[in-house]
Amino acid sequence: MKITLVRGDITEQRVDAIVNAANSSLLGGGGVDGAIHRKGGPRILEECRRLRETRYEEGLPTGRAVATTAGRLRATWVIHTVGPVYKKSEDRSDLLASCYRESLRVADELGATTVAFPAVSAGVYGWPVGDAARIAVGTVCNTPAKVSEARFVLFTEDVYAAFADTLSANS
Ligand code: AR6
Repeated sequence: MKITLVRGDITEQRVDAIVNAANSSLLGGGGVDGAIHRKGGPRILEECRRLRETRYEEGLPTGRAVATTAGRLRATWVIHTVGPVYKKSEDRSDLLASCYRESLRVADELGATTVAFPAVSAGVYGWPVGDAARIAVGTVCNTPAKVSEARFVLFTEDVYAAFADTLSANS
């Protein structure tokens, strides 16, 4: 799997699947989640509501992933995943790693070839950027998948720099 980095807005990407850093309600929020719903339009929320009425009555658990349509985005699917809130007193790295593993698993199930990822948990959920980058890049590098390109789309310069440092240390 090829790993690429882009500085920019994930909602502008032309890929098969865009990963959303959602919350377990699946009903929208701020950050990348808000941007995806705004630009993708109401069909995404409609499918999320249906998922809440069927498979995920209690919400999508942290570390898991589920797909919906991508609505008006230039992608076929949005894969919603729920990152852990950062907690200094507890190691939740495996839950963050699970977001990437599960998203890739769902992408493979869908037959997605190109997948765009944001820096899950590195915004409102407070994950230190260097650590979030290490977990993201390390997990995607080490997860066997049929996906041919995993593209990290980083919104701010500091997050982009952290991912670039990690990727060059990994290669
Ligand atoms: N494209 C790419 N990255 C973005 C974009 C964008 N359009 N907008 C923000 N980011 P966050 P979290 C970056 O807060 O920490 C939501 O309210 C942002 O700069 O979106 O997992 C959800 O509903 C940061 O680097 O997600 C949840 O309640 C990264 O995306 C909660 O926030 C993740 O920041 C999830 O928090």
